[in-house]
Amino acid sequence: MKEIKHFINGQYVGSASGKLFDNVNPVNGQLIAKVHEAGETEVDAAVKAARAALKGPWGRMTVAERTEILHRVADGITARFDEFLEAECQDTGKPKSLASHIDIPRGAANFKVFADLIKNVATEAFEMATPDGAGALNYAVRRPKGVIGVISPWNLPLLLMTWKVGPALACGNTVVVKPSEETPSTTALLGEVMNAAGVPAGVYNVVHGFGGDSAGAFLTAHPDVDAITFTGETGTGETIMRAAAKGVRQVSLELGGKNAGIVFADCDLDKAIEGTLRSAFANCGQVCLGTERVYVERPIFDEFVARLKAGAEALKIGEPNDPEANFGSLVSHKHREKVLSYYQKAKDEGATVVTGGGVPEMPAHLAGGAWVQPTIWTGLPDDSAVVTEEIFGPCCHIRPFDTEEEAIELANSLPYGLASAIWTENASRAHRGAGQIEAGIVWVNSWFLRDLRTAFGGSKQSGIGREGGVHSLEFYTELKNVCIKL
Ligand code: NAD
Ligand code: 6OD
Repeated sequence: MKEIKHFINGQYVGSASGKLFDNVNPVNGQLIAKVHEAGETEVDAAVKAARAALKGPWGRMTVAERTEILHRVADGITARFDEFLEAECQDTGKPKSLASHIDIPRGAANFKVFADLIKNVATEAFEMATPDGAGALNYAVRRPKGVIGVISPWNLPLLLMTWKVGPALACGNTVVVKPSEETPSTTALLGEVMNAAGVPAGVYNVVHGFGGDSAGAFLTAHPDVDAITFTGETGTGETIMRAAAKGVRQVSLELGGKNAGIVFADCDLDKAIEGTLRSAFANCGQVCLGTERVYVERPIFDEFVARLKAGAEALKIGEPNDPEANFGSLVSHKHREKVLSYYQKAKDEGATVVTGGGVPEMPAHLAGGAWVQPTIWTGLPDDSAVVTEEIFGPCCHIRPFDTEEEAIELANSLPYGLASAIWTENASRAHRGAGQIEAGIVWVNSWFLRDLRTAFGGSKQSGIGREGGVHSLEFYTELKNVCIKL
């Protein structure tokens, strides 16, 4: 049986405790690998390796040398594209047709984009007057923050992990990554790519395990971790923030959402249907930016519901290798239980089930997979659990509205503030809505479209801080002020 080990100081190592946990393929229930679970010993070894590497060749490299290596990392991912694709799809159950367009290419791009950015970023410099007339030169330099703890989720494992590791390394830091226990494979594989690309030992370290009372908690509590960057649930973010308070460590938190789509009667309905289908059902609804609440202006409500239903029913459910499949399984049976509990709650709360609401019939060899049907409801009250809580599954509730003000108020009614999508052909309305919606990102007539140089993050309980472009550099560097009296 394959074993997945930690990657510490450039080498794959097992746990001293000998504790292993199962990595299971959600599509067929087969055991993919046994994964070593890190205890405090392994986490400490990884942090020590990361600390030492800051003082080694990595710390002495020029930006040009460092960024060349990161380009080689990106090229290394691309060269081993099929292995990354296989590993990601086995762990998650997502269709290869999706991961080959999004997850793996973005894994490579995250290194190139931030390597190129760091080469071109300027800092301020001022010539100052001084009373003696000689003057002074006051400027700022960016220095790496140090050892960064990276804790990542399971929904887009390689994409979201490299989204943090790419800029952290570009800025000259070293990292200790704790991937989700559900999806350890691509983070582990990246160690081989790092070695082949010439990344010095100790710069990229990986420890596997769970969250509380396991590798995640040990990493966030470790006093020699300088900053923590996290993507995951809001509740976990609160716990991590508390851990980071000890030692006054900085955090970047990308958290949960319950995102609203607003569809005005003046929209291009074809585009609104296509975009809402993607935002509700892509990656089996396991996208933090996905739309789980859809508000539709009353004159087009019935037509919108009927067309979204038709679109959902046309999705092709299948296993990752099925070239026709555009809808995979959920990440695990545990998550499936959670999603199905909301499907039940919707019925209990009196929803009209427009489509789905259960488990699809699958061929015998796939019958044990973590499948659920794409699901649409109408008719629930605004305060129902299904409408207010993040489900993170392939489902949405559609509710009619009558005025622009009402739609904005509904969109803003929850404590989350991650993303929103507005569908309208009226430019003034689009600008007004984008301004008034309380969310870190607002799409107009699109979804999941973003230049990586722009700011990404959530407002309200959906996060703290912004990453992306220079905003990532703000988090992963310390600006040092140097003033030289001439
Ligand atoms: P999660 O919070 O359960 O776990 C995320 C990671 O944190 C995992 O690696 C887990 O092991 C670790 N963890 C859990 N408890 C911990 C603890 N006490 N200390 C340290 N680490 C701990 O989230 P998940 O279920 O893996 O991912 C789904 C969630 O992530 C959803 O809420 C989704 O909205 C959110 N998410 C947000 C974004 C964003 O950019 N805002 C992106 C993707 C996912
Ligand atoms: O595209 C990204 O950079 C990003 N952070 C996406 C987040 C998706 C959430 O599931």
